[in-house]
Amino acid sequence: MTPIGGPTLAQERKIVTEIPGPVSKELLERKAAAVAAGVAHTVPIAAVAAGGGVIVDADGNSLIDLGAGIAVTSVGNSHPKVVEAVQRQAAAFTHTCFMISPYEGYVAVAEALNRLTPGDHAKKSALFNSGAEAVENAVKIARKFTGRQAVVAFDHAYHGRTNLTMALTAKSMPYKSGFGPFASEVYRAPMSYPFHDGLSGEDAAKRAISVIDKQVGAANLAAVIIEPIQGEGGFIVPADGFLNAISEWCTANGVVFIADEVQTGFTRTGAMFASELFGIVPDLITTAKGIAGGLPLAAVTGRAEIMDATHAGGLGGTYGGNPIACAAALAAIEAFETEGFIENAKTIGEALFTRLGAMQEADARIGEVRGRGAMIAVEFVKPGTHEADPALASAVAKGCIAQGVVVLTCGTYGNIIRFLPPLTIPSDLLDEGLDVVASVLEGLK
Ligand code: PLZ
Repeated sequence: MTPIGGPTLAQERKIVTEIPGPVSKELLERKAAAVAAGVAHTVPIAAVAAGGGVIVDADGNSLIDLGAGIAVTSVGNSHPKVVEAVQRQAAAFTHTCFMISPYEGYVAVAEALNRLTPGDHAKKSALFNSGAEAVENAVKIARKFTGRQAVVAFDHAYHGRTNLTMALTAKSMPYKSGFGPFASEVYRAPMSYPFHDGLSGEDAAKRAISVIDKQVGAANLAAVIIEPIQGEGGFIVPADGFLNAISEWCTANGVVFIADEVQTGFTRTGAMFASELFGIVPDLITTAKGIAGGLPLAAVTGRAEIMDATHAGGLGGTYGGNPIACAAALAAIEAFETEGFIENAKTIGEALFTRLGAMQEADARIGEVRGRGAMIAVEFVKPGTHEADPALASAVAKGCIAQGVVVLTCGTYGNIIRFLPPLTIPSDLLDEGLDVVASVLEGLK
């Protein structure tokens, strides 16, 4: 019998077969035969239910979820308000196309985003289907507004897998290798990465601005796009002052400053948006992932005069702002605002920092523990150096998964384990997950 997901699912780690179990294996064989090889997976199970802090597979294993489907299920899988809203909307209508006949849900999501994103200036929003699509549109909007073409992204950046966003993304393998030619007029600047460059935010910003100024030139530059805390690149938190200096330079030079908050948005970092942690007010902000409790929805939100620079019909898409996704987003946003998710993210972050910090003190293979809120990472190095140890990160992830704890790797050098649990994970389950991480790490000595 398939269990019902959501918060009522038993909150336990329970391993009843090896992973993958026989039923999961069967599905993975069908996957290998039917699904394109390029679509890989990291946790070899057939998921049948999820909620709170667990994922249950078809063999009856219950795994602790420390990945939230890459920062998506912040309100938890199958949050009751999201389920109810989806069911209600699915029964009313599933699609009209907002560009054909508008409906309230889309407008209400735009109003909520305009209200919740940083800054009290007049804002407008447009809705799309995925993070990559939001980023593409933010660039279109910035180009139209400025009449300029160039875009600057940073080292270690991740912005998506479509053609323009591949160009913006830094890492070649697996995201770009063999998929060129890439979109033109995309330039890269050095990021602030305190663990590796040792620079103050001010000095790192000077270095980046010099590259931008000399190699691109403000007069040609439509936008600078940056993740306030880099996600796939390694949960890199820039040094204090870095983002502020870049943002101020953009304002002084008529360049649109775009914060890509696809991964950091919606309470993940202990604030509604990570930009708030650094005191920056982006001109445009891209969101997706956590926005709709697991349904595909994304947005660009920003200064009304920038958002309105595009001619009618210049933005859109068949499904952008689908009514079911919008209903889910309104329910998720209500949950974010009323159910203490910012506090949850902070509490989870403190627990992660305390446990991982203690592990670091006793283990020279852990170079750094960093992050904000429930977005925390461990960077593995060869002891006594800053040299990456991707083999260790990969072994830790595999070892944890085998014992029923889902952890994800990331980082340009693949040497980082990231923790981004659903914000509904019970604290004892988080502790148990970290016990497993500690024992796997010990076993790899
Ligand atoms: N911007 C900051 O983190 C998506 C993708 C993982 P989509 N990150 C996870 C993978 O291997 O594909 C992401 C992000 C930031 C943009 C995106 C893209 O969002 O919804 O995956 O298109």
